[in-house]
This record gives sequence, structure tokens and C-alpha cells, in this order.
Amino acid sequence: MPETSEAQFDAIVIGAGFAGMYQLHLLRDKLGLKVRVLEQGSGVGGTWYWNRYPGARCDTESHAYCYTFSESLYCSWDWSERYPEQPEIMRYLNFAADQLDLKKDIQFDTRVSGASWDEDVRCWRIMTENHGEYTARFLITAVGCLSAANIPNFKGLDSFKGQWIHTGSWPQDGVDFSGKRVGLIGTGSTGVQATPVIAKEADHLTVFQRTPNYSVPARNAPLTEDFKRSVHKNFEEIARNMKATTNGHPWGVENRRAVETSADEQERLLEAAWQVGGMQFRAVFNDIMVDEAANKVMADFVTRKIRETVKDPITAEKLTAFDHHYSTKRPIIDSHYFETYNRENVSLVDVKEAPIEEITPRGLRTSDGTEYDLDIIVFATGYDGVTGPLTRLNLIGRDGLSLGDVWQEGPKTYLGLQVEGFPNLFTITGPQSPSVLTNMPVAIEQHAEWIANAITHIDQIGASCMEPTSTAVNEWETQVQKAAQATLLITAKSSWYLGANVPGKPRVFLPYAGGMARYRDICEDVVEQNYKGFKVA
Ligand code: NA7
Repeated sequence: MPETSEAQFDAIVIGAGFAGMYQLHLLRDKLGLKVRVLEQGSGVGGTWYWNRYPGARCDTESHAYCYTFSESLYCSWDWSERYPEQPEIMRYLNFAADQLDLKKDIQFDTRVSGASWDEDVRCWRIMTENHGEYTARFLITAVGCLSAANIPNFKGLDSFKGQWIHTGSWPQDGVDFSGKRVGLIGTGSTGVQATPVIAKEADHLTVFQRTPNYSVPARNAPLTEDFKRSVHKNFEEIARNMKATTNGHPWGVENRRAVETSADEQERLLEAAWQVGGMQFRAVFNDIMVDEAANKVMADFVTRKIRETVKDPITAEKLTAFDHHYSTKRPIIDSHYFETYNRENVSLVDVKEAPIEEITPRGLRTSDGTEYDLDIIVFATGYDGVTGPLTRLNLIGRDGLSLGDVWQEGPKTYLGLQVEGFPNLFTITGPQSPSVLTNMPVAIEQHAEWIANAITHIDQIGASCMEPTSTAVNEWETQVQKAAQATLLITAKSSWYLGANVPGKPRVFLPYAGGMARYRDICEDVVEQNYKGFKVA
């Protein structure tokens, strides 16, 4: 045990993004516990603290990308744009942290290097790289789903004479692209957001694409004063809708099947939705994620739009050589991504056929022998998503069990909230919960509240530990896989939802695809049945 009482807490929370901040507020201010948040960055923000790359912007509309647990907090903040940019999200999170007086209990610049469960004293022992050791009865991970960078193990990276950066750990003082030959690897949400912005600054931008993605215009714009007033006025309705929808957004999916809609009507509806832009485009029909014919209607429409936008037919062909159904990989919205390929200083290289073989001192070489001279390489290569941030924490449960070993074949959890053999460990937006398939703040609030209630329950009945039973874990795994199998999501073989982007990672569908509303009901039902599936001892 640590020698000083300062290092002993009721709860340690790892991470000070949306999740860690709210969990701190609930445990400290509502439950009266002694809580410390350990945060690797020098400020709040979590994933947003690190993702400062050019064009970094949220894909959820600003009025829904915020806390909704407090009307007064919600109504005391005005967003400026339809989709908030990274600096504005950072301002918002700092504002929320100050309003709730959170920073005094967040220890910044503190990287957790491991944690182990001490069965004798029934607490977690948390090690940090630079700030000693802590103990806590409860350990709560609020480390996000996309915080463990995936940097492909390219031969020769160390030899590169220029600058290389992963978008998830962007330098605080930015990167100067002017007059530079820039290579950008990856065309997921990040690459799609960064491409138009870097293209405007760089001398030349070469985008290295392995798999093309569908994308819909975001049609971002400043918010009118009327709109700002109306979201405050309609707070209750917005918050209620976000809790009731499958995806945690304030808009629902239309009750209309594409396959039962005439071609003319399909075209009219899709064109109207395309003009509105944003994630709602997916919501025009309710069968696109379950019916290949319905999905094809969307895919064909988006493909046509891309081909109409991109002038060079060869580039357009590469950008539309999709290997998956529409929206079965993380859907993307963009600001002039496809138009950017009409610029003289932008080129697209397909690295599916001829993969990147080596980073050289001067740039990179693909397997067909072509060498690209570059001054800067941007890795928009994504993350070891959902499980990576947790397995990299070096968590050791009962009997020396490591989380990495327990999850060798894929994550095993109950409700994405707890892992058998890891008592009193709670994982906010953990694998097998809706997490990345939803608007994150909604999933985060639901988890943080569930965890606070569970801790209250443990204390009220005078127990010391909570963990799931193996039966509950196995049954939940079946439900998670069943929910994914019921959709086309499972067919996207190159998706990070399936762990496909990280070599050697098991191919298991990671989030719960049954929808946020259904998941919330399941979690509430578990509580009503006296925490069914958990051992509270
Ligand atoms: P993503 O969506 O995982 O995209 C990463 C991109 O990097 C994707 O196009 C990958 O191609 C590509 N990639 C990864 N490894 C390589 C190698 N070795 N060679 C070439 N290309 C590669 O990450 P993002 O950061 O864009 O987005 C993450 C999430 O952040 C996003 O979904 C939102 O939730 C916010 P692939 O498709 O695997 O063939």
C-alpha cells in the first residue's frame, strides 16, 4: 500500500476526456467519494486533446456533441458551427471542467503504466510512469475507444530524413506544410478531414489510399442566432430524443424501406438528404444496414456523386473502388474532400495493389518500385480501436491474469462494463457496448451513470467487490455477435470495427450493434433484477 494517505482513493479514473470528467463529477459531487483522475495530457480533452491535426472536426452536430445531464450547463454554452472543430471542442470541455470545478482533482501529465488487483486488501494498485503509485477500491477506465495509435510497422521508418507524424498525437504548435511535399497515408475519417486542409497549404500532397470510403458532404456552416436559441429552448426534447434513438443522435431513422420506394422517389429523397448533408443522410431509409439491395441504392447514389465531382476519371475510379457496403465501415462526412482531387497539387496513389513497402530516407517506396519524394509523412492510419486503449494499460486482475491474455481471442466482457477476474474495474464505453456506433457523449453519460449507481449499490449493501459471472459474460458475447450478424456491418472485412486494420488482431466484431436505446434498456433491466449477472460480494 502507498505510504501516504494522499495516494489512497476511493476511485481512480484514467483519462480526462468527456468520460473521465463526467465520472469524476458523479463520484465526487454526487456520491461524495475521494476521486482522482490521472491524465496523460497536460489538459482536459482526452482524444480531442491529442487530435489537433488540420481539419479535425466532430462528425456529430455540435448541439448533440455535449453533456446533457445538466440543462444549465447545456444552456450556458453556445456552439458556433454545425460541426465543431477541435479547438472549439477543447474550449467547451475546458468550460465544462471549470463550471464543475473538476481540474483540482485531475492530475495532468501522469501516464498510467499499469494496474493490478490486490486481492488481500481488495483494491487496485495503480502505477504511473512519473508520479508514483496509487490505490483505489474502484478503477474506472475513461481512455476512449480511439486513443491507441496504429502506426504500421513500415521498414525503414527510422531512416526518414523528413518529419513524420501520426494524426492522433499532433504537435501542440502545429506543422508547417507550406512549400512542402507531403504524403498522407490513410483515407478514413481523419485522412478525409485533413486532405482538403493540407492541400491548401502544401506544395504538393500525395494521398496514399488502401481502401476508399464513402463520404457525404458535411455542409458545415456557422449556426444562426435563431438556431442557438432554439436548441436551448428545446433542451429537454433534444436530450430525450438522443436517449431514445438507436444511434444516440437527436434524429431518428425514417420509417421507410428503400426496397419499397420507387426509383424516382429514392432519387428525390436522397438528393434532398445529400443537400442537407451530414450523418442524417444514412437515415433516409431504415433497411440499408440489413438489406443488400437497399444498401446498394445508397452506395450507387454516393458513387455517382463522387464520379460527378472528381474530374479525372482514373482518380474517380480509384476513389470509388469500394470493398464494402455503404456505411458498414465508420461512415464519413467531409468538407470538400472529393473536390480536392481536382487541384493541380494533389494526387492519389492506390496502395492496395502495390502496398507501401518501405519508408526511405527521401520518402517512401511502394512494392511496384515507385519511390515518392516527401518532406513530411502524415500517418492518418487510425487506431488499435476499442480494445487497444485497454490492453495497452497493462491491467492485471485476480491471480495475475493479464487483460491482454484474457482478450487474446477478442474482448470478453459483460455489457462492455466489466471483465470477469477484474473486480471493481469499470470500462466506460468498453468493447461490446454501443460506444463507437453511437454519438459518444450519450454512450458515455449512460455508462458513467450506470457505474456511479453500481458503486452506490455496492456500498449500500456493504459489499466490497463486483464482477460479472462467466455465464453472463458468455451470454453477452453471444448477444453481441448476434446483434452484429443481424446487420451488414459484419460483412465489411476491412473494418476496424472488426479489428481488421491491426495486423494480428483477432477478427471479432467489437461494439454492440443492437442500438443504444435497446442497450440502455438491457442495462436498466440488469439493475432491476438486482444486478443480474454480477457477483457483488
Ligand atoms: P481509420 O478509419 O482506421 O482509417 C485509417 C486509414 O489508414 C484507413 O484508410 C486504412 O486503410 C489506412 N491504413 C492503415 N494502415 C495502412 C497501411 N499499412 N498502409 C496503407 N494504409 C493504411 O482511422 P481514422 O483516424 O481515419 O478514423 C478513426 C476514427 O476517428 C473514425 O472512425 C472516427 O470515429 C473518428 P484500410 O481501410 O484499413 O484499408
